[in-house]
Amino acid sequence: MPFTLAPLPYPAAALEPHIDARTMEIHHGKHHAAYVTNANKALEGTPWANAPVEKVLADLGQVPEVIRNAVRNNAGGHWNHSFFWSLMAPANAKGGGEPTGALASAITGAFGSFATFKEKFGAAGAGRFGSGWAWLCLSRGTLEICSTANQDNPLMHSAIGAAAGCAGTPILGIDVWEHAYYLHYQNRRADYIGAWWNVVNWSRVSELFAAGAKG
Ligand code: MN3
Repeated sequence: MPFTLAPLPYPAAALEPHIDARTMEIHHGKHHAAYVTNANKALEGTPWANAPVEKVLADLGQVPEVIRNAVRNNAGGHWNHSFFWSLMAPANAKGGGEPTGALASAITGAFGSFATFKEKFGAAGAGRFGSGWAWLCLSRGTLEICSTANQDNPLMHSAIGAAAGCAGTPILGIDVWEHAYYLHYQNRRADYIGAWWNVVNWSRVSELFAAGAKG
């Protein structure tokens, strides 16, 4: 089956005041929807037309060159946004605060403290020139921060190597494209990143960390 656009896992207004409803509606209903449509269009009639998106990204190096960029951008965009929605939750429910347990220990072990981790992750997002993402990845048992351009992501690393900008298993990611924040924050990307911490779903990130640590 071709890719489909799943509904947001919460109402579009659920992340307010940190992320406004209109931004969520356009981001999900227009931007993410377009990645789904364009990925399906590019993959139609190829052996990947019914493949899971993770398989498509891992196979990017074998996808015919004539559609490779379209697949990289749009299947990448589809995976990235599906992942991103799942990492957030309303601030009065599961969102915000600090991680606990094994994830908290791993973050302290890798970065010294949660505060230092937030600083470094925020800097990776703020420092990404143009459009892209910042990621926290589990790589060979260690947590690492990195960033990618456009809709590239760590899942592409096996196919396109260092061009992906990141390796490992992503357990957290933030969209720093202007469309993710411009309506509410205009050019203030750092303010958006600062507010976004209030809606991070750490229980979801912990699950991804535990799954990644098992290999
Ligand atoms: Mn986006």
